[in-house]
Amino acid sequence: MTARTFPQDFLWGGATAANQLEGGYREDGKGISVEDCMRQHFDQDLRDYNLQNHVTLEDVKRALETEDMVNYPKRRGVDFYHHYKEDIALLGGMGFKCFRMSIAWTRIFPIGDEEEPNEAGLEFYDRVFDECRKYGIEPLVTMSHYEMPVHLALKYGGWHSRKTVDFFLRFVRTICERYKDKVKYWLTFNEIDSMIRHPFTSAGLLEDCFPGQNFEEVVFQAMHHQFVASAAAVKICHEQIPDSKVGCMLTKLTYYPYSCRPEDVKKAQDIMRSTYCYSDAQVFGEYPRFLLNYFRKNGIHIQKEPGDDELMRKYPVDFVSFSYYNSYCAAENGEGLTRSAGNTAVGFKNPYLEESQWGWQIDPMGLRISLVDLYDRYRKPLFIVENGLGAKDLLENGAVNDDYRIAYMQAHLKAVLDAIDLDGVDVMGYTCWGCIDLISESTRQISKRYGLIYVDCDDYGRGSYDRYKKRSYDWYRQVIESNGASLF
Ligand code: BGP
Repeated sequence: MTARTFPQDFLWGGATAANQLEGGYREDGKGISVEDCMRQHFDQDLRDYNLQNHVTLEDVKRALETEDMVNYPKRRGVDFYHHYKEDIALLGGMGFKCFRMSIAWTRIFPIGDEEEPNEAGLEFYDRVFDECRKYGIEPLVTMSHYEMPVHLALKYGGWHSRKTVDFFLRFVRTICERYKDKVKYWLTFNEIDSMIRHPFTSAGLLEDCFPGQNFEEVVFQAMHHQFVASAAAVKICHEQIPDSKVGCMLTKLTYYPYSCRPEDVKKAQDIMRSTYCYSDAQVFGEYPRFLLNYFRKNGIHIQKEPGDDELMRKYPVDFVSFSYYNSYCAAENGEGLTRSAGNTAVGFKNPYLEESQWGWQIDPMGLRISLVDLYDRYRKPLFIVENGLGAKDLLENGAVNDDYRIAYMQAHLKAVLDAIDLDGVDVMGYTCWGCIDLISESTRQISKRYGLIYVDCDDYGRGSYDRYKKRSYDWYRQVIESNGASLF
């Protein structure tokens, strides 16, 4: 019997985002991003996503008055800004074929509405891409990963303003032109659907900046602007970099009916349809009827400009990427059921699944189911650009024994191979989330670690910032080297 392996050109690697990784938040002319204003709440329930991520105009103003890096950990990240050579060498040591990262908009256009880019910021990413090339690593670049200049949020109302589309496209033209010989794979907006759940970090929207307005309508207007900007970014990329491939990026929220009661099945279906709306728009180039119905029923009116629909139709994405960490249950009536946490969303607890230390339900089969659903729906290549286990790690004598992370990744990768081999799904690659420890998006802790590489610092920013290979580092190197054969 021949060994089971992944496709020959499979893009193995890891994923990060500038705001969680880089630090250096004021260096070489960088401006302040929305994430630089997000506080760590040591005293609140870490499983309560909404509590952790609620933010007001007052909070942002307070953040802007201080240089504090303890309570605002995104400002320090894990100091990739100064460790990038060492870090990329470590990724190269695992045999990475691909490194997902984002370009911080605020390094290139520090406040967002200026005419000329910041040369020092552009040079930083030149150096990063050159370093990747040394190890034969293909960069996969997210154009927008929760990193808009806070100035655009405060002065223009973020993505609610049409002007933000123009500012963003200036940024896109600049980076495509500059890196056209260095970057082939691009993603437009990270988890574009997440604007519904965290509008400030996704789109610079603060409810108290829109008094007397229907805030849901504000959010959908901003979403329309991101759809248009995403299509325009595909156009720019294809024109400037003819062999480029551009993907959308969706939070894959996988819901099961809690029971086989038809009402629970319908509830799960409704939630799933509401999550697919956003990739539907980017793949099919038009608003799904589900969303149009929702607008009609809820009195939501979107302002479009002439040419918007045509642009969306003409420039769909080349592939569909997504994050997947856990699954949820849905019930029509949740009385008596236990709630469960998860990536930016909540649901009910599934009695058949175990959960992570942050209450996220571990479900490898859910990844296979998600791949099949997405492929049947879109018939486009899929790319898993985030998956992993957030856990507390213990560094002892320079070693971290993270067998639990190996078990998680092993089970999920086997599920991916089943989806490819048995279900016929076209999967381009897999980049595990936070290949090197970084600051958590939702809780802003470093102690919620995803990496295969440990970074020595704590939730207060104390530590040497030295890097250590965890046990999972060698395990993943072997998986990549054997193209998956060592999983079995
Ligand atoms: C996704 C984000 C990432 C990331 C990840 C893990 O939603 O795209 O930026 O952080 O989730 O989530 P967390 O950091 O909250 O554990």
